[in-house]
Amino acid sequence: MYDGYFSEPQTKRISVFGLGYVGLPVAGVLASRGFEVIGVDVAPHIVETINCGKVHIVEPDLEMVVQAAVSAGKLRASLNPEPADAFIIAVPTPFTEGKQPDISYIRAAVSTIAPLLKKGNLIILESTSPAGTTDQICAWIGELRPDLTMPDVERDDADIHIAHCPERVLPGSVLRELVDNDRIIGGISVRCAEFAAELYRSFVRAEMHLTNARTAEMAKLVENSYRDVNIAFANELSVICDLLDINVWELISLANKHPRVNILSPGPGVGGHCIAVDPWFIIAAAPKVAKIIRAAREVNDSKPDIVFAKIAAAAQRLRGPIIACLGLSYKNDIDDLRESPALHIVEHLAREKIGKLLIVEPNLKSLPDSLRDYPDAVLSDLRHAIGAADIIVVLVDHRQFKRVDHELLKPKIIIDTRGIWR
Ligand code: SAJ
Repeated sequence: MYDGYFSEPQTKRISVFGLGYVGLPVAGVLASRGFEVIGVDVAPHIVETINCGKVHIVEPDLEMVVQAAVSAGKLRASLNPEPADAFIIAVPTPFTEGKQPDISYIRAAVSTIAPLLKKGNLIILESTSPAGTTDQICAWIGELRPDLTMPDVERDDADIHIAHCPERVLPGSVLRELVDNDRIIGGISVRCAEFAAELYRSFVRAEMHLTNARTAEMAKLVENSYRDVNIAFANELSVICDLLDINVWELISLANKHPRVNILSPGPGVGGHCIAVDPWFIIAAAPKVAKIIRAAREVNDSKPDIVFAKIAAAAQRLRGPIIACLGLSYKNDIDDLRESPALHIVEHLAREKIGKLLIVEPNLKSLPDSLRDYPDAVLSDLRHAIGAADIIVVLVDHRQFKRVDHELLKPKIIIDTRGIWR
């Protein structure tokens, strides 16, 4: 079956749709392996930035990879799609107001790709997607290009090959995980999966696990839901421990001494574009039976308001309190603010005018728009904020915060949602 189609990268052209946290690293790594890569994005500033060899996101080593690929002439970004041998779709899959999956960005990418397709092309969906999306892509392309045959479970000789290869990389470690993580590859047919696996073998050092597209889609959703449920357990424990006056960090570290217990860390809530979103795709598909998954989402979503209430209660006891808010991003050592519980909490404090807010976020140069209109919310450096504050709230465990001299914290009220100063 396998005929080495992608084994000579220098002759092959790959188009990556969506140059965000997943698409850009994938494009850079493929270019570094010798493929001619065209990155397509709808945002002109992203296209311009990449064509200058720069990147628009904070991710270790990414700029170095992109810069090398652009100067070698192997990677270029464009607003306009071009024909290619393979198309990788890495566009967002958010949810709607009603927490239903929104696959409209995938549909838009597919509509743009369809007129460019030729016999033998491979389409890979990397975006995290509800079960059935890859089948849906086949149906859309089948409608848009009736001149081409589409694959199905039984049809291995189709003109177009289509597979789902869900991204699994951890923001902050993307380049390492792109190469070192096992991949699940779900083909519409076996041959589709084999073609996709061949392409990924050009840069993945780990194993490829071939399956059908629906199982691959669900596997990705399950991985993130598993983590959400486990974080919810830790978050629920932190609230119980507050009620019972027990140090949750000590409790968890002791319980984790048991050989079969491994409780995760509580925090201010669960953020990011994945774990806070993907479980809803399972809930939407099986609303009556996905009970634990829904409860976990609700526990994690309730945590920012619990932290807000704790800060507001502490502030109420002071006159004109100054509050240092350490961190805005959704997790440590990145600049990503999507679904960030830290940002949610700080916005809430600003809206309710709970004191003067000295916000410290070493990964941002300015405050996000949502905080700009509050005169009592200012971006501050760590040293000043710690010195001036009455209350210090740790919202994100950035490495800079872990190094703070504990002597400076002694006279302050500390609300450490991440347990870095325990
Ligand atoms: N968090 C906790 N306690 C923990 C671990 C995490 O409160 O013990 C919080 C984080 O602070 C953050 C959120 O959970 O707000 C999610 O962070 P994360 O590091 O668990 O995950 P993400 O969203 O950065 O990346 C996840 C990863 N999935 C899994 O680990 C199963 C990654 O591998 C996926 O590729 C990514 O989602 C994705 O794109 O789907």
